[in-house]
Amino acid sequence: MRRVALGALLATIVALPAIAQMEEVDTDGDGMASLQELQTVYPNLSEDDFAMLDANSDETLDADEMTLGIEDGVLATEDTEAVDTE
Ligand SMILES: [Ca+2]
Ligand SMILES: [Ca+2]
Repeated sequence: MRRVALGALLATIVALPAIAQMEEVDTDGDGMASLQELQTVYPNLSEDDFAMLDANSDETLDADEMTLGIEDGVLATEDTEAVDTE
């Protein structure tokens, strides 16, 4: 099952940026990313997308929930979307 192994590898790679992203997103420093905080970094994030990622419905995303969002491409960083090489 090459696909599964690749997925696991991808999750490992993605998990670290998620923590870095959290530091960037979490402007009030409570360790969680609110919709408002996320929309500052991801302006295209809709409330529906946020609700979908908020697995435990506490209206914030923790690092795990953010990781899923990044894996799903819902939380696409601008760096990966518009590659601006300089
Ligand atoms: Ca926060
Ligand atoms: Ca949550």
